[in-house]
Amino acid sequence: MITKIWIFLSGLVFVGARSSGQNNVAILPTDSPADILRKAAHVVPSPRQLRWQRLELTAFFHFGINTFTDREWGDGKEDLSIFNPSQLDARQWVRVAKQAGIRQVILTAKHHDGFCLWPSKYTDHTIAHTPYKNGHGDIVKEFADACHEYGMGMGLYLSPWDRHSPAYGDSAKYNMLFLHWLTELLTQYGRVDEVWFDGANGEGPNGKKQVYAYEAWFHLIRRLQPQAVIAIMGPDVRWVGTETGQGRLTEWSVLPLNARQEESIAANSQKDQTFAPLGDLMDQDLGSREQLMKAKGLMWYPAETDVSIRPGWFNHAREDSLVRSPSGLMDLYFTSVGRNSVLLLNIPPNRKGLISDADIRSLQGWRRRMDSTFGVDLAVRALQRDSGMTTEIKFVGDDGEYAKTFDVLLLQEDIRQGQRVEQFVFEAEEHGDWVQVASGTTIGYKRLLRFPPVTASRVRLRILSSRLNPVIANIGLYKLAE
Ligand code: FUL
Repeated sequence: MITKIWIFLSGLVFVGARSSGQNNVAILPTDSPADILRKAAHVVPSPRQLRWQRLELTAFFHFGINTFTDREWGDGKEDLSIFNPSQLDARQWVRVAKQAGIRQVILTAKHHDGFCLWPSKYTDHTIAHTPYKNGHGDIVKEFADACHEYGMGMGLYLSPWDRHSPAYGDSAKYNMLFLHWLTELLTQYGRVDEVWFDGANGEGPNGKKQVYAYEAWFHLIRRLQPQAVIAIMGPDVRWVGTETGQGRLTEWSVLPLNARQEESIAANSQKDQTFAPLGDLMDQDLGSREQLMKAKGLMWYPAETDVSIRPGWFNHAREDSLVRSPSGLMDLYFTSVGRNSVLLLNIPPNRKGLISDADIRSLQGWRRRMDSTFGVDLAVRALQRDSGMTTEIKFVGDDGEYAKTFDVLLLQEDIRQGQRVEQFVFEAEEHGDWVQVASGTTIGYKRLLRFPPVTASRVRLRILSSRLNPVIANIGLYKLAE
């Protein structure tokens, strides 16, 4: 929207649920660089990607046999008689997450050790062979029921790598087994919103060589739970590339497709992506103009930042004192959600089957900081004048202009139109001069910048470079909690 006159800034976010266009597009040999850039500017999230992106905060619950052996990676030879959480309460997990502002949670239904938290008919290595509820337990069910009760998005992690299954390495056999597991998980527990396939595989040079039938798995998920995003080793959500909680400062959601991926899309009548990611997602530059020019196609492939609240992914009592502090969690928010990514924060339940007190305290402290920082948008009801590449904001009261103090800038593009901004500066007026406060490259769904407190009555956002006309959905100003 371009307004030449001053209007009230409403703190507008997004109206309507859908994006209009396609989440992938082919590049033709005849396309000029300008054509490619215009195509990139029009690639938009699919409805399931858009829903996921707007969640902003999601969580992982790593729980399983490792919780009882105090290990991070089990070898699949564990004695299942040690698995017996004495006070397991999945409702507590979901409540704790919900109170922290988290909107979707993912349970490790099966980690690399092959132990299934549900009584699968297709392996003996399950909860049915543990003392938990005398072999009648089903933690996937307890978890799913709690999510549905609390209106929480529900996701399942299923490790492709399996150190227990005798079928692992016999590709056809294991792929079929995996389809059976997926079918159980996607038909017995109600709505599933995210399926998370881990890329980790520690088989050494002499290890078992298992070729995963990703496309068959993805087709099954699309058929059984079409709304679910498929993450990491999947086509909807991309691993940000680290487990530190630090997203990229330049984070594009539109990425190049190589020839094989483009063929796979073209071959799919639904024009839906069903390929596993290829290429090095740890690279710093995934989506710059230079990368796009080499592409055979383009796709919307947004980043998810997975990180643990503790040093390990599983709960170890010895790490109770090493839980991230509220300010550490606040930092994570800025370096993940604030860098055009969704946060996937791991909060692993302990041996009792509960989220530990230390984690709860940190999450509560974090929530308080979030609320007192983002509860009041200082820019709401300020006057705004927009001339396409520059948006000016001034604070005006009954007695004329007045100053406000802030130290956080929030920017959002309307990603239903695409991601476009390549470079921006944010300036404040000081004694008649414009002084730079912050600057950045990409914005995307959300960009947050922190800076030393600034007091001003006029500020402006200048877009220095954009792939097409920028569509800024929201500009917010905040003061960090003390
Ligand atoms: C990794 C796994 O190896 C870790 O155990 C954990 O599940 C993490 C989220 O992904 O690849």
